[in-house]
Amino acid sequence: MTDPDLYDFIVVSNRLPVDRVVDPDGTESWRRSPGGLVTALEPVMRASDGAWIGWAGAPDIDVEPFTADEIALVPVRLTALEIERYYEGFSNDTLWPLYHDVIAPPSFHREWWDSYVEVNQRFADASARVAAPGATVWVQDYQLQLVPKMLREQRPDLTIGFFNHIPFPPYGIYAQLPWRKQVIEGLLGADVIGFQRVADAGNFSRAVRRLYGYATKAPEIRVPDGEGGSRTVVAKAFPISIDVEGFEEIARRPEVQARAQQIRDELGNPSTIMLGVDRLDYTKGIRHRLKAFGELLRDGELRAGETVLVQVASPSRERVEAYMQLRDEIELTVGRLNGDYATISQPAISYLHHGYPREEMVALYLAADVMLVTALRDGMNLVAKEYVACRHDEGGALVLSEFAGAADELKNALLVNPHDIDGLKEAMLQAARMSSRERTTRMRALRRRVRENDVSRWSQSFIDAMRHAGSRG
Ligand code: GDG
Repeated sequence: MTDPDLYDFIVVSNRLPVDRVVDPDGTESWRRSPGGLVTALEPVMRASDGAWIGWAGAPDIDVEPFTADEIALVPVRLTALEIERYYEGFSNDTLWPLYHDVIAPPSFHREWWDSYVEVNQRFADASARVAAPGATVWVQDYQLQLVPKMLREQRPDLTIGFFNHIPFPPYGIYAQLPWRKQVIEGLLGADVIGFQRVADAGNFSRAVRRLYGYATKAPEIRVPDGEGGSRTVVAKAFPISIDVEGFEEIARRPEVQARAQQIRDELGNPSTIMLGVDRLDYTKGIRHRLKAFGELLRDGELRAGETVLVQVASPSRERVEAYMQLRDEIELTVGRLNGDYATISQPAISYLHHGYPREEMVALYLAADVMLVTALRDGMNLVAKEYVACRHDEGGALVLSEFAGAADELKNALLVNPHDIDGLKEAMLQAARMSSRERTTRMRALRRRVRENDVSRWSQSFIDAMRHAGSRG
C-alpha cells in the first residue's frame, strides 16, 4: 500500500455492500449484504489493496471509513432530499423506466437532474481522494453515469471502468432524455464501458455517433481528447453471472433439500409447482405471468390443487408511485384468482411479499418444477441463472423471456415473448408437461453454459479489459 488511505483498486457503487444493524441495546454494527458482486470482487479487493465507495443506506448520517470482513469501505453521505431526488427520482423514476423501454412513463424533472449531477460529483470527489496514483476505479451502474468524466477531469492518471447493470435503450427512446448529451459525455470518461448484451453496447455506440459524431468501430470509440488527439474507449458486452459454486453448494446441503421437500408437502404435494422470484418491479412481467396462469386455470388446462404458482415478490422502491400502483394491481389479481380457484386447503397462487434468506430461495428453486422468468425487459436476470445453478439433479424447466439478457446465453430454456399471452401459456404448459428426459437434456445444456461463465470469470474479464486499456496509456 502506498499510503494508509490510498487504494489501488476501487469499486464505486450507489450502495455499499453492507447493511447497518442496530441491536436492541442500541449498538450499531455492519453486516455484509450478500450479493454476487461482493463475492466476485472480494478476492480482487484483498489481492490488490482495494476499497469500496458507496452510500451506507441511511439518510443524513456521517460514517467514517471502516473495514468490514477485510474490505475497506468509504461511505458517501446522502441527505434525505438527495435520496428523494437523485435516487428515487432521477435514478428510479427517470433512468430506470427510460432504459427499460419506457414500460412505465419516465418522469423528467430538472431538480432531480441537478441532484443527480451533485451526487455524482460527490462520488467522483470521494474516488479521486482515495485513489492511489495510477489506480483502477470500477464504477457500477446507472446511478453513477457521470462519475467517469468527473473523475477523469480530476485524475487523468487513473484507469476507469464503468459497468451498466441494466439495458441501454435504442436511440429512439434514449433521445427522449433531456440530458442525453451530458450522460453520454459522462460515460465516455471511462476507458472501458461494459454492458450486459451485445445489443446494449450497439445501442450505446449508435447514441454516441448520433449525438457526437465520433468514429466507432466495435468495440472501440475514438473520443477527441481536446488537444487535437484522441483516446480510445472500449464499449462492449460483459454478461454478468452468479457465484455458481456457492449456489450449488447450498443446494446440496441436506437441510436445504429437506426444506424443499417440506415446501412441497406444505403445498399439498401438487404435481406441478411453478415459481416466480422477482423484486416487485414493473419490468419483471409479473402481471403477464399472472394473466397467463389465470387463463390456464379458467380454460381448465391447469387445475388448482394439481398446480400451484408460488410468487415471491420482494419489496422494492416502495416510495415510488409506479411501484405502489403495481403492487395494488398484482395483489388485486392474486386475490381474484385465489378467490375464483383456491380451495380451503390449497391456494392457486401462494403470493409472498417478503425478502427471504438465500437458503430459503434455494429450497424454493429446488422445489419448483417450472421456473417462470417473464421480464418485459431485464439487463440480465440473475434468478434464471440461480435456478439453473441449483438444479444439480438436472430436473426443472426454465421458461425465459427473450427480453432478459440471460436469453442470449440460456438458449436451451423455453424462450418466450411475454407480451404474447397465448405463446406464454403454451410454454408454461409445455414446461409443466415436459418429459423428464427432455428436462434433463435441456437442464444439462443450461448448466454447462452457466458454469462456463460464472461471476468471477465476468469480473476477471472486465478487470483484464481495464488493465489492457491502462497499459495502452
Ligand atoms: C439488476 C438488473 C441484472 C430477490 N428476492 C430475494 C432475493 N433476490 C435476489 C435474487 C437475485 C437478485 O435478488 C435479483 O437479481 P436480478 O438479476 O433478477 O434483478 P435486479 O434486482 O433487477 O438486478 C438485472 C442485475 O442487476 C445484475 O447485473 O441481472 O437485469 O435489473 O440474485 O436471488 N434474494 C434473497 N431473498 C429474496 O427475497 N436472498
